[in-house]
Amino acid sequence: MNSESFNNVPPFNNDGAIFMTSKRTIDNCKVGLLGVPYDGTSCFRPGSRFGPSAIREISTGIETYCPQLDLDLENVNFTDLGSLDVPLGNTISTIKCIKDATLKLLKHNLKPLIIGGEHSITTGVIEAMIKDYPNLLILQLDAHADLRDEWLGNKHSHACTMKRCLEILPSQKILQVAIRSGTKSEFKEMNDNNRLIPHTSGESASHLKKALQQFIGTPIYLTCDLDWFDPSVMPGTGTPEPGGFIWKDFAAIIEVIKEHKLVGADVVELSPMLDTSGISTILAAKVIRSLIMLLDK
Ligand SMILES: [Mn+2]
Repeated sequence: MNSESFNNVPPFNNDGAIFMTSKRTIDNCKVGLLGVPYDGTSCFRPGSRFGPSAIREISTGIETYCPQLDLDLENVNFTDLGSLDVPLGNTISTIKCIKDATLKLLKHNLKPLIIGGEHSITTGVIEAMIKDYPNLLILQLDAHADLRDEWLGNKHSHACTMKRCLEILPSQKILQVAIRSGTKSEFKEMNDNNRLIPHTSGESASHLKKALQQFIGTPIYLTCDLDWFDPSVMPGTGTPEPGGFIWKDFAAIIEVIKEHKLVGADVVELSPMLDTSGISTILAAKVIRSLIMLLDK
């Protein structure tokens, strides 16, 4: 889908699979899925451009019912708008394209759920989100801090995403959950600004719960870099980092977020060609199932 055709929502992407149980109309839908198949700055192992289609294809492999939230996707009105055509060689044009598409989703009263692609795409989404939600709070699940000012000469590299988001976010409010990899100065920045929220695998997300207490009713955007999960359960990602989390830990995060006002989310960095068993793609689809339900409020 190019950004021109997106002016007239629908059309929908009828060429390939859509996420299971998605409606093929935007009528009565509160949530809009949009794929962004971009991996132009991936510095180690590329391939996340194939994430959106892989997730859609595999989505029928999980149940529509979520026992944790006691909700069934079949009863949720959400729409899968297909994927954007992005200029892979040009990061700045890509981010602009994502911003314009997100603005259109918001104009149609659809809460955006963006499927990456690499993490750099988040900047474009946030540029659009702050128009409707100037006091937006970003919650980041990620192995890496992504606070570099530039990486390999590119200020819009996926290693710089949170730095760019901070620059465009009037509230400056980003909570970075259990980041476990970064430079000494990135960790200093997170700690000095009370942004690093600890989380222990196997426990409830009590630190996050406490940190979010003052933000009841504040619009929250969740950016979920799938490398937050442990490489044992998420091998299919470009920059895997040992020492990560499992599904139960994500479920603990969901327990906290469900009490808050989630207005948008993205799920990024799945690289299906590195996912030889398919388990990473299944995990990504299950994360998206939970987020569709949380956004449909
Ligand atoms: Mn990241």
